[in-house]
Amino acid sequence: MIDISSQTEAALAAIATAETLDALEAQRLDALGKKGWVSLALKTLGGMSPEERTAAAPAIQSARASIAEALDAKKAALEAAALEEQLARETVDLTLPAVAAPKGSVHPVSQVMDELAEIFADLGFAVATGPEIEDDWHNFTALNMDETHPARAMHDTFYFPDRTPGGPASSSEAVGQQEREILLRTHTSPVQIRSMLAQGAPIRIIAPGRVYRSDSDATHTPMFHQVEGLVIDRDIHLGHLKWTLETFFKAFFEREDITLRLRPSYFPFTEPSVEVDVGYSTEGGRRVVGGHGDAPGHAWMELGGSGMVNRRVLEFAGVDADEYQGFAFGLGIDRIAMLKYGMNDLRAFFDGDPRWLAHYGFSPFDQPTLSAGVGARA
Ligand code: FA5
Repeated sequence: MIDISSQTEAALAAIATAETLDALEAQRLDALGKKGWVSLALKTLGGMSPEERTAAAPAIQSARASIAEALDAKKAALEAAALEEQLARETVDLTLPAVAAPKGSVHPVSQVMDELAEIFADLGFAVATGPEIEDDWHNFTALNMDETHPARAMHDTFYFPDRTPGGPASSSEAVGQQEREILLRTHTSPVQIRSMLAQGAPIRIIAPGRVYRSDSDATHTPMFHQVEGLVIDRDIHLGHLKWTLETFFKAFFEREDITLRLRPSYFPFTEPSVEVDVGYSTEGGRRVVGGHGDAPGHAWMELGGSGMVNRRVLEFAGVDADEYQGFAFGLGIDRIAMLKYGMNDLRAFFDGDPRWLAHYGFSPFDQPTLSAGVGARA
């Protein structure tokens, strides 16, 4: 027969001096656990006569209650002390100056987009945007590629599984349009249509943004960036296009010896159409823009497509094609970033490797400005 009162006293003393939650738990198991002495004492009640039980039970019950109460109180005290200690240890003084070097950097594509906007703003262009989730009317039909047009197949389009019924917002777009297939835009050219529908002519915009095609190798990625340019006014001709692109590339690459070659091409939305190539040479495995592509040691690289806006496109976009005409171009932003900053694999742009970003990224303080230069390195 155990001595309940001296056992209780010993247990209460041990609980009072427990210094950790683990030590306290050991005390709880020792007294109240399945095989603890209080539990065992409670079990003995079953084998007693009613008189014995009436005499013994109150002492055991009160031992259990006082030990449980002491355990709870001590547990709360230890937890509060642990929290205090943690708060003291983890104090952060927000008034201290920052000591760590900033870790983030501006992605070269974002930097180049800012450079583009800066240069074109100086030439009087506004920046326009459009949705990346587009419908086939804006992405193809209004750009003179009807449903059977072979150029659609060349775009390797990502379509969404559902056809979305319903008409467009503006009735001029709606003619004969029962339902529109939804897709990821394959180029920034639908922004031409959206901008003309929204603001009419004259117009002078660039539209940088993401585009998507099911395509992947060292110079093609399924998501890439283009910048669209559109100028619609009276008496605009191909000479304006060449001057605009040349002036842009001279400012962008920060050199005067930029030579462009406009190569006859075909786009359904421009007539005539020209592909824009730039002359470059290779120095130490790196492509360096400049010079005539046919000169010794030089070659041409395609940067984008362009041309005079097809009058069918002006008509789709609600612009009077007898009064207005203009030019449009679409350049691969990633391509011109690679050429300017010397990367050779486009896929690395979107790997998110911090070493690549630390090497090719820019400081957020490195805002491109025409006065300070649009190409300063981090
Ligand atoms: C177009 O996308 C036309 N919308 C361009 C245009 C606009 C023509 C306005 C006339 C008037 P294209 O498919 O050639 O054209 O693409 C234009 C540029 O985007 C290419 O020259 C290239 O620089 C870039 N590009 C195309 N596909 C990829 C890709 N998968 N990855 C990276 N860049 C690409």
